[in-house]
Order: sequence, then C-alpha cells, then structure tokens
Amino acid sequence: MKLRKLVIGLSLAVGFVATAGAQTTMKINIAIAQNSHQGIAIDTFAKEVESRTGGRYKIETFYSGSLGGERESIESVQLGTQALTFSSTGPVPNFVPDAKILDIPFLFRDKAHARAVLDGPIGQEMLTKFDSKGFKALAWGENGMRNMTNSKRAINAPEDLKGLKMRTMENPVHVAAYKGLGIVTTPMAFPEVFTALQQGTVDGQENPLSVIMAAKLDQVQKHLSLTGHVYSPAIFLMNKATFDKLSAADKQAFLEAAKVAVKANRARVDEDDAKGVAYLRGKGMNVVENLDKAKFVATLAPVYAEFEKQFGKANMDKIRNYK
Ligand code: EAX
Repeated sequence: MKLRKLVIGLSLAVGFVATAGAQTTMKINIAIAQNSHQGIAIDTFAKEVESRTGGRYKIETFYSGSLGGERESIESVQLGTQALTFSSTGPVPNFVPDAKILDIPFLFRDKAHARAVLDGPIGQEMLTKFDSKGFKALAWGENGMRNMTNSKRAINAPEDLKGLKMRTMENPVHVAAYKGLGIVTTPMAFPEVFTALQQGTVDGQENPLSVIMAAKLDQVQKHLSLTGHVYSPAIFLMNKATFDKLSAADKQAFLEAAKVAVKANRARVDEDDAKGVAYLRGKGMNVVENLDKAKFVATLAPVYAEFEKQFGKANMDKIRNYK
C-alpha cells in the first residue's frame, strides 16, 4: 500500500513540476528570408512573447516559405493546424473580403498615409472583420510600396506594360487592376516566383524594395521602375480559438508583442527604402525612378469606376483623404 501511495505521490509531483514549468510552443512563418523586414517582425514577436509570458509560450519561427506560401499559411492558421503567420495582405481577400479595399492601386499616398489609416479607426475596425473568419488579427504590419520589375524593358509609362507577362499575388483586386494596365497576369505563390522569373515563365513581378532585396530578384530581373502602384500591408494572424484560450494577461502579452514587432518591421522597411535603389543599381539593375504616376492612374480610370461601384466611392475617399 505504501509503495502505491509513493508512486501516486511521485506522479503528481512530476505532473505539478511539468505544469509549473510547462511551455507551450507555437509556430509562426513568413514566405521570405529571415534577413528581411518580415524576418525581423517574427523574430521580434517571438522574443517579446517569450519574455512577456515568462517563457510559458515559445514561438518557433520559420522562413522562406518552408511551411508554405502565404495563402497556404493563412489557410493553416484558419484551420488551426498552425497557430500564427505573418503575411502580406495579398491572399487575405480570399479569406476576409472586407480587406480587399486596401489593395486598390494608388489608394494610399505613401507609407505614412497608409500607417496612419491602418493604426487609426479605419484600420483598427478592419482588424475586427477577421474574428468571424477564424482569425485573431493581432496587428497590421508592413510589406511596403510595391514596384514593378521585369526582364524585358524599362517601364517609363503605362504603355510600356502592355503585353508584359507579370506574376501577381493571388489577389483579385490586383489582377483586375493590372489587366486594366494591359498586363498579362499570372497569380502565383511567392516561393515559386524566383524560379518562374529565372525560367522566363513570366517576364516580371511587382514587390516592395524590401522583398526584391530579400529574395535577390536582382539576379533574375534587369529592370526596376519605382511605380509605387500599391501599398502592401502585412498582418500578424493567429488562430482565433488558440487566441481565445489564452488568459487575459497572455492575450495582452501577444497583442503587445505584435505591436513592438511592427515597430521593428516598419523601421526595417524605411531602412530598405532609403538604401534600396543604390543597392539594386549596384547589383546591375536598371532603375527608373521618376515616373509620372498620374498617367498610370489615368489609364486605370475604367477599373477605378468598377472599384467605386464595388467598394463605394465614399469608402475609398475616406481612405484616400485620411490625414
Ligand atoms: O510578403 O507574394 C508577394 O509578392 C509578397 O509581397 C511576398 O510574399 C512578401
């Protein structure tokens, strides 16, 4: 009898110790390299969560699409097979249609305007739209102002885009807009892009300088034009049920960790934008800097008319005119 009591006592002690020191591990991933504006986002997030929860939560970080592309990862978070992801909002409209309005070309004047909208009432209200779709959107991050690259010719004006085969994100607003510019569009997950450009399956793609540098696209693209045609938000997404199981204090810890991470993410984008043109010219790219963006907007007029019907001109103006 004594032995039985001893065994039960020991097993309870072990259980207690395990519980006391129990650590829950969660995965987060990105589609691009660790040495990037997105890598710094999830590395900072991981460090902040562990320190703010006293080590009770460990965030395992994965890079370069090793757990899948952005759309696939967002789907895994929605299903709960992956706890977290940090993604551009490219594929988001497939899960949260309300977010589509953010992807309209030339909607945002610049990064400062976009950050103000996302951190303000419009963006914060948009985050709540993710709840009913199985996500807790922890915070808006930043991918950056998207620019066009290709291997065929310099893009100085919209007519130079006609007939160009460009990879696009899996985003219906982008596809409609780029078709409106005469581009032949090929939606594709980012991890496939470098090879597609290398093999000439597509002539070009469009991405922020941060992504172009992180993915070394200068090795497979000759021409870069600073079109700044779309502001590309990023976002910290967590499986909603997993978030809801956290204590109130741990929920706060995850939210604050995301905020600190976004500060580092945006600072890295600013750094990349400051040095990106010189860096990519140094790598042999031909860079067109001063484009007349009004010409691109004018060419998009018919598509814009459609967008105003779809999203409501008032809703678009609310964002466009936000100060
Ligand atoms: O988030 O798919 C894209 O072009 C994204 O900008 C890239 O995955 C970084």
